[in-house]
Amino acid sequence: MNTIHFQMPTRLSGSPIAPLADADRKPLTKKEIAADHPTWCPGCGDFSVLALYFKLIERRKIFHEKVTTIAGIGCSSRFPYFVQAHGAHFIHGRALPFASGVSLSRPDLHVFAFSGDGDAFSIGGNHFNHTARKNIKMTLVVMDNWVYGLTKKQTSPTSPLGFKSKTDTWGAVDQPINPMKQAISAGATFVARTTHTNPNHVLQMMEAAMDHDGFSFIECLSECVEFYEGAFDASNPRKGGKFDLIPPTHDVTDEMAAYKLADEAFPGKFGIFYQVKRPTKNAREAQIQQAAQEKVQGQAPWQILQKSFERMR
Ligand SMILES: Cc1ncc(C[n+]2csc(CCOP(=O)(O)OP(=O)(O)O)c2C)c(N)n1
Ligand code: SF4
Ligand SMILES: [Mg+2]
Repeated sequence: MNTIHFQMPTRLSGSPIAPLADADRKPLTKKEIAADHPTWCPGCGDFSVLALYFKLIERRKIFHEKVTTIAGIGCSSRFPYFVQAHGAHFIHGRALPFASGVSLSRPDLHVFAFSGDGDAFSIGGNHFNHTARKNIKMTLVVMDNWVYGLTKKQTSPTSPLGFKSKTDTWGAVDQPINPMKQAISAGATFVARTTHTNPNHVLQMMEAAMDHDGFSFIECLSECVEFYEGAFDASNPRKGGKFDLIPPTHDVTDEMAAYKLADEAFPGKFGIFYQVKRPTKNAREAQIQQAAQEKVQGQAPWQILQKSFERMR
């Protein structure tokens, strides 16, 4: 068997270069983490979500090798292209299975997935439900613009009744889904709502989601200025709307209270609707792995394999 030897790089003097401890490293700046100029339309809400993700990376000192940004397909899902670090722009609706694999195999990372309303709730609807029920540790931010932006204005699962689009020229006739209710009923253990027009609040929600041990879901209203201009004006005080936070008396562990909040007519409330502790799939799988390893202690992998083959004879 070939053996590969890894060696620490050495200075000319011969002494090894000690890697910097994380505490001594400088946080990444926007300049160091921003990739190509985003190709979104000027004024698109997605810009502010990206800027706040950069801020989060800087504030929480997430270093290059730990930044993990995964998305499906859509305008919003172009997100990983614009982050100069590890990431994947995956198949439409399949960001979550990909992100699940990364999360389960790399406990040292916090995975961020970014989706659009079509990507997450239409083609990726089942993956959304199953990732939530499995409580796989990661954060999913759905940049909800109530429309399919990339494909130029089709009705999405969150488009309101009556919305005129290329697929509903007479106005949408299907009842839209309620992302908060959908996430809670599917088993998500952190469910929050924010809007791109309130940057401090977006950052606050991202930080809380990142600190949550489980599947954390944020619906972030993000206006498509090209195909659904003004959709969220009623939630924007600068456009005469109102941005109301969830009252501090709300008990985030009370599922019924969360549904009640989610039932409010638009613009509704913003903040954490629901948050509970439940074992993650990551923790349960780690337990199984540990128990299995204890059973085979002292044996080399080839010996374990040989025993399995013997049992199969
Ligand atoms: C399997 C498959 N079906 C359909 C498409 C076409 N398609 C690309 S993006 C998209 C919808 C995007 O809408 P959304 O997720 O809301 O993202 P947005 O562009 O609004 O940010 C569709 C239908 C595709 N790329 N792949
Ligand atoms: S089409 Fe809409 S969602 Fe896509 S980049 Fe333009 S404004 Fe943003
Ligand atoms: Mg959309």
